[in-house]
Amino acid sequence: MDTSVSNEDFLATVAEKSNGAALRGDYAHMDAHYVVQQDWAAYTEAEHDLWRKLYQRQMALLPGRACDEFIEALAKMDISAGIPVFEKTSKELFAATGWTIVAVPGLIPELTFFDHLANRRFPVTVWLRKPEEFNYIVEPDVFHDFFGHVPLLFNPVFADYMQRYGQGGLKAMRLGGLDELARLYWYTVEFGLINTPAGIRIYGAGILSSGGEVEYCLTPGTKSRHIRLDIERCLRTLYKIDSYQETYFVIDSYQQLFDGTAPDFTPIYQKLKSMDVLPANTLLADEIELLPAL
Ligand code: HBI
Ligand code: FE
Repeated sequence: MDTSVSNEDFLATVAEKSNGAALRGDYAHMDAHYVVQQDWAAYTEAEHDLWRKLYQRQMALLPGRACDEFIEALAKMDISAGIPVFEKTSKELFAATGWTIVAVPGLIPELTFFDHLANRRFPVTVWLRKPEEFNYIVEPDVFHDFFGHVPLLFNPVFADYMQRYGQGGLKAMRLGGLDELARLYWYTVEFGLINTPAGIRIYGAGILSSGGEVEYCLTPGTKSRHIRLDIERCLRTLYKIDSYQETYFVIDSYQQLFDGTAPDFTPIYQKLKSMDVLPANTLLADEIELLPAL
């Protein structure tokens, strides 16, 4: 199967999926890997100010809720003053785990996205949301990508998991397992929780960069489920893109993610084809909820 996609095809597909709305970024000045220059000097003072406000809002929420690895890396990154210079953090990140940051115009095709991850490059969108999107944004912007995703890439085991995910993505494209594998990204990298001696903590970037979900996802008595991560179960589970998650999968360690993605998924994709997908708010008979209902 030819999994390559022309830029025109990609832009047309995205426009279709978003009911005709065009992609927000500038796709006119990129290279073959969708990489652009950050052009830091072009950000306005109002944008730096909006970044500071987003940063401060999250910082007030994260102690006791975000995992230690995230909070510690974030403190060292020193990105409270305004939209960060990608190059500076990229060098620090490379020294720590061999990852770099590449600037991209916004959403990029899956093949390109996976190829970056497989080569230990994390694509970060260059543009910042508008003030009226302070609480909610549909597409990933620089605040979500940089603040949410980059800190955990300083953790060696998580960093290795992300590379393996990229390699798995390239393989899933060949095997017809993309929908299944995307659920794993969603429920781990974007909305994952981790068990720690101090209690359940957040490591998923979609939660860590969100104004409301940081508190919501750790509140007992909501309609959302908290269950231990089982990879096959996760691959079957549908997710919500326009509301808080109805299931949070909890891991015990980043090693669990890395080890869980070591096996060849070919037979798993095969097996799942004959099984039903599970609605986002499913609780199976043998599953235990980790956060008690009120
Ligand atoms: N592009 N910039 C960007 N950021 C993403 O998170 C992203 C993407 N393209 C594809 C993609 N994610 C997904 O297909 C994920 O399922 C992995
Ligand atoms: Fe993300």
